[in-house]
This record gives sequence, structure tokens and C-alpha cells, in this order.
Amino acid sequence: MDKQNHCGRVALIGPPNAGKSTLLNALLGQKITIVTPKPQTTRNQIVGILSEGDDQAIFLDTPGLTEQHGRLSKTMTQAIWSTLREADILVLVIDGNLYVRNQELLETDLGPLIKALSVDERSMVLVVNKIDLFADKNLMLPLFVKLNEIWPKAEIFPLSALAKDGLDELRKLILKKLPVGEFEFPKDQVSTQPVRFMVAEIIREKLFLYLRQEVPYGVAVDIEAWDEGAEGEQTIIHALIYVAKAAYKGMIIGHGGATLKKIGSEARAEIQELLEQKVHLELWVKVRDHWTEDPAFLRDIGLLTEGG
Ligand SMILES: Nc1nc2c(ncn2[C@@H]2O[C@H](COP(=O)(O)OP(=O)(O)OP(=O)(O)O)[C@@H](O)[C@H]2O)c(=O)[nH]1
Ligand SMILES: [Mg+2]
Repeated sequence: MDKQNHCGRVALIGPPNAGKSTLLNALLGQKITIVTPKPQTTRNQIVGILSEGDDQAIFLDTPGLTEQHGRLSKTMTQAIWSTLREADILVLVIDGNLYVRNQELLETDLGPLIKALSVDERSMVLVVNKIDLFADKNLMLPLFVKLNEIWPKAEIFPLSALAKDGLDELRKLILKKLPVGEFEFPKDQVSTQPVRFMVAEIIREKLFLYLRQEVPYGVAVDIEAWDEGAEGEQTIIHALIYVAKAAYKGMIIGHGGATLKKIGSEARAEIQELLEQKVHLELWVKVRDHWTEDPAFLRDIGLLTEGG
């Protein structure tokens, strides 16, 4: 009998900061998508591809689901719902630590998903992440009981994306559920993101890490120039950091330029790893009032792909 290939789309959805992007990187064993301790890091749909034997899983990372207003949030929310529609398998990721301690938040945070998924026929895996934070796993049992009441058909899967605990089992479980189908991508392709976008995302990650409070939410990164140079020479990259308010510009640059310098040197190190080449990175900060509300700009920097 001929062996059949399996291929399907796996949506990673859930509240902000649950560890969706960490999980995607860990499942693929490679950094595809940026991770920060701040909620709402991921802004659009990110695709990571896992090919193993006859199976190909196309993972779709999404922004965390919240009820925020504004055009950027709207496009982020659209990314979640369109991902949800196109998926064969749903992987709902939640922060186990948060909901063990605050079970009452579960229905508030997940309300829209509970409603949308209660009549859904697709396979659903419910990843309870961050179990490394529990010495006594029995403390999690009441949460599992509650989750089982909400989604009786979902498979509950406790793991730690950060500690890479439970990943092999989850990978196997997902691959087993893939529908029959031919591969959509070449075996060795791990992502659909253009390198330029990945570079902009790396810079954005460092901005998230080094800026306090609300500043990173008003920041966008656009790669303005990219010069490969001759063989053996360095690649020259100019990136523009757009800020939504003039006041943010000074915060990003920092005292004597110190903050921007730190962001630049950390980003450069990681970009060099990605490109496997020496990189000269120049960062410029530019004020662009209310860019988060500007559809043409959102489209330019790749955050808006349809309508809007
Ligand atoms: N202790 C612990 N922390 C984790 C784990 N997984 C992720 N984190 C941390 O949780 C934070 C959020 O991780 P992300 O992967 O960015 O979460 P996300 O769900 O993609 O967040 P958004 O993109 O903002 O929706 C980061 O600081 C991670 O290091 C885990 O298994 N254990
Ligand atoms: Mg994310």
C-alpha cells in the first residue's frame, strides 16, 4: 500500500503572553517569531513549518486575543479570526500559572473563544503552558477540571514551552491529527516570513525588551535600505523606527544615545546569526503621529493585508 502524506494548518491561539510564540519556536527548534515578557508582542500571523517524514504541519502563530480598540488592534484581531477559520487543528494556549491562581479570569479572557469554539467540530488541543512554575503539579487539577467543563472534547495538554518539557509528545499528537494531503511547502522551508521582515521583528523585539510601559506599543520598524555588499563583506542595513508620539523618540534614544545603542548592538548580533554574515546596522527614530491608526502605513509595513 502506498504511504500517504499528511499536511495541515495548526492555529496557535490564546490570550496575550500565554507563550504561543515561545511554543512555536520550541516546536520548530528555531526562532521564527519574537518573544517578550510584554503582552501583545505578536502583531500579525506568523507561519512556521514543521516537516517530519510524511507529515507537514503549518503552524500559524497569532497575536493574543484581547478586547482593545484602535486600528492596529483591529488588524491584530482580524489576524486571529482569519487564522482560526483556515486551521485544520486548533491549539489553544493558555498560561496555566495565571489561571490556576485566578480561575475566575478564565471565562473573562477566553469568553470570545469559548463562544466561537463551543460548536466547532475540529480537533482541539488545549495547551496549559508554564507548568515549570509549579513544583506541585496537583495544584493544577482544579484548572483541568474547569477546562474540561468548558471544552469537553478538547485534549488537555500541560507543558512548558520555555523548559521544553512535553514538546515531543505535543509534536507527535499534532502530527497524528493532520489531514491527508500533499506538502504545501518544500521540506526544508521553516517559515514564510521574508528575511527583511524577520530582521525588522528582531529590532522590534529588542525595543520591547528595553523600553518600559506603553512605549513599545507605539513603535513600528521598517527596513529602509539593505545592501548586501560584496562577498565576505558586511551587509548594511538601515532601519527606521517609527514612533507614534514625539515623547517616545527621546526614550528610545536614551541618555547620550545609550538605549538605542544597546538595542542596536543586541539586534545586530542576532541579525548576524540569522544571516550568517557580518552586519552593519543603522537605526533611525522618526516620529509619525498616530501611525497605529493609519491604514496606508499599516499596509506599508506589512501589518495590514486585506481591506481595512
Ligand atoms: N515560566 C515560563 N514562562 C514562559 C513559558 N512560555 C513562555 N513564557 C514566557 O512568557 C512570556 C510571553 O511569551 P510569548 O511567547 O511572547 O507569549 P505570546 O503568547 O506569544 O504573547 P503575545 O504575542 O503577546 O500574544 C515570555 O516572557 C516567555 O519567556 C513557560 O513555559 N514557562
Ligand atoms: Mg506572540
